[in-house]
Amino acid sequence: MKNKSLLNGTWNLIVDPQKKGEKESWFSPTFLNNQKYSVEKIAVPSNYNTIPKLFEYTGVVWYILELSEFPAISSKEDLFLCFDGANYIAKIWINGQFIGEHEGGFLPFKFRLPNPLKLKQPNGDKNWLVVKIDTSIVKDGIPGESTDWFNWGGLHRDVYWEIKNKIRIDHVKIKSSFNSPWPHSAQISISIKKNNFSKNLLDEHVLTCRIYELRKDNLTQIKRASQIYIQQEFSLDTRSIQQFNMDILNPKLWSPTEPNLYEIELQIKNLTSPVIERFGIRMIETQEHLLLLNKRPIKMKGASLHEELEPYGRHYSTQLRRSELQAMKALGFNALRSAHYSHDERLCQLCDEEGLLLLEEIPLYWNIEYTNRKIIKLAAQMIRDLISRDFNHPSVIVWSVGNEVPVEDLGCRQTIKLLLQYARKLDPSRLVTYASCRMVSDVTRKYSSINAINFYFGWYYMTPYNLNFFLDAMYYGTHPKTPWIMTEFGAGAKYGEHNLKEQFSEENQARTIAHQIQVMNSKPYMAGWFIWIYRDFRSSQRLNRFQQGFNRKGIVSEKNEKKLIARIMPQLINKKIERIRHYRGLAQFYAYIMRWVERVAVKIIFFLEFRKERKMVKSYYHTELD
Ligand code: GCB
Repeated sequence: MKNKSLLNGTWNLIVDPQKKGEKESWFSPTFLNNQKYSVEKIAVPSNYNTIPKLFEYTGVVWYILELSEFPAISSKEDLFLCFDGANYIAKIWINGQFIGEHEGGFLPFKFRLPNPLKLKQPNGDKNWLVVKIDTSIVKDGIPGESTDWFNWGGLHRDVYWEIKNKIRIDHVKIKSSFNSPWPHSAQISISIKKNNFSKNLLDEHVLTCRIYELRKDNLTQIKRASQIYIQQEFSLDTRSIQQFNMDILNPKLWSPTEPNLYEIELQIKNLTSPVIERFGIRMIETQEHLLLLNKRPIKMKGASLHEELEPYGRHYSTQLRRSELQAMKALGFNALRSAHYSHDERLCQLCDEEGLLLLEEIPLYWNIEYTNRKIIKLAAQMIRDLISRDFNHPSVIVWSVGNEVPVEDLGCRQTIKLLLQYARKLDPSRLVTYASCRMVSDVTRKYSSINAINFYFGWYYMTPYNLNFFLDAMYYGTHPKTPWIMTEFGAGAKYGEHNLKEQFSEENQARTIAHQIQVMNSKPYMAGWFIWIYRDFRSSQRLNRFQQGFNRKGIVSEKNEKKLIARIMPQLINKKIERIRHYRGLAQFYAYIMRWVERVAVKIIFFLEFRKERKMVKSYYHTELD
């Protein structure tokens, strides 16, 4: 068996609407061998809702795989059963023995199987891997009970065995910084997390680091250059985390226009299989109201995207993913927000390759119970796992810890503050934020390194022409000297609807979005904007005659047909409004008044909620999260 061996393929699926499988031990070989149950065939990875009769189903299903091969490992190795993502709660059994459980639909998890031989069936009996997935929407989950997206369920990412040497590098984090003279010398700091070194350290444990340049062979193939770019040796000690630095002269920096990549190979002498990681050399920082990439101001211009493509659901091929990113680049976009949860890691790899700046987030969304300690820990775990998975992707520049969260609520403010601080501690090399929809009264923003706002002028309220004034009011009235990004703005349109009187016409959408883009391009403090959204996506809340089960704010339809705004985007993307009015005094005055109005409203809410919350909240935030 290879180090990594995929368990993807055709599995059996049993639907369990009455949730009786666990009581009746559907995970046991006795049940599985008897074959009297009714099964569907399902591809792993995929979402079970892609089976037409299960389209509307949200609940418990059982994934069953008869293992053709049971991994054999030596005493020097560890065996892991790995899942790249399962929505929402997964419980795993092998041959009737419980292996573990994981909550959260969008991040990887794995289990070490301490004694695999003990799990194996004797006498050539069948070996069964069983995964129970519960996709029921739960009040104390993340996301909570209400979402504006379709709850695609199941094993929607890769499943595989991994065999690793007991003495190994478990995790590698690569950071780049610059020596002077800029940009002729970069310093790569490589931090490795080791397993089992303390007990087994031998003299010959030397780490060889080789860095290679990566080159695009043709449009899609990325290959390592044959020459080693730089090589260095380091001796390993017993510490579980060790850091080494390597200098690279005249580095080729990563940027959306030149997405240069490198690969590092870490080989421990006398141990097989090197660890290989890709990385890019780039620096992201803010300076007053500017966002700087490699010391030059940059504006993020792009859209959000839900991980969903008809008819596949959330799992679709790398080639299709690449095509959609290339289509975005062809519109002129340089940025993408992977809404509202972490997409498959291949998205980050492709953004690295194609050159798109990525804002990634966790699904801390509407209707969350901020006084529930379990939820807060789960959110922290999600941001930790996301940062750990995507740390080495140069495309990722912002971690977002929430979307449209109710910051009037004390528990919510505390949670967001905690998550921002935690994310910043885990990764000081990137920006941290959350998407707020409060204009002037959000006091939690000061913990973000870049301010993010969702505004729907011209769709949910007022007109697109009000944006100019309100942006200035927000900026000058709250956090001037910090860059802002618009994480959402947009309007709905049904592809093919051209009746100008209709709110859902392509023309109305184009007008609404086009004006706001030009306003934001004209504001020096706006460091970026993300149209909501790139492609129409399923949402059962959206049921009018134009929507028919889809949120229609996409600039392309669910079939990737370009609406008017997408067709004009290449000409529009960098346009500004000549002689735009900049409001300062008036805007500040308005913000001052609004802040008090909002504050009074917030005070009243607090007064009603405070006593109830205070007692609970006090005890919750003493927990250490690492
Ligand atoms: C929002 C949400 C997003 C919705 C969008 C809409 O503010 O963040 O998840 O889909 O509005 O279309 O209303």
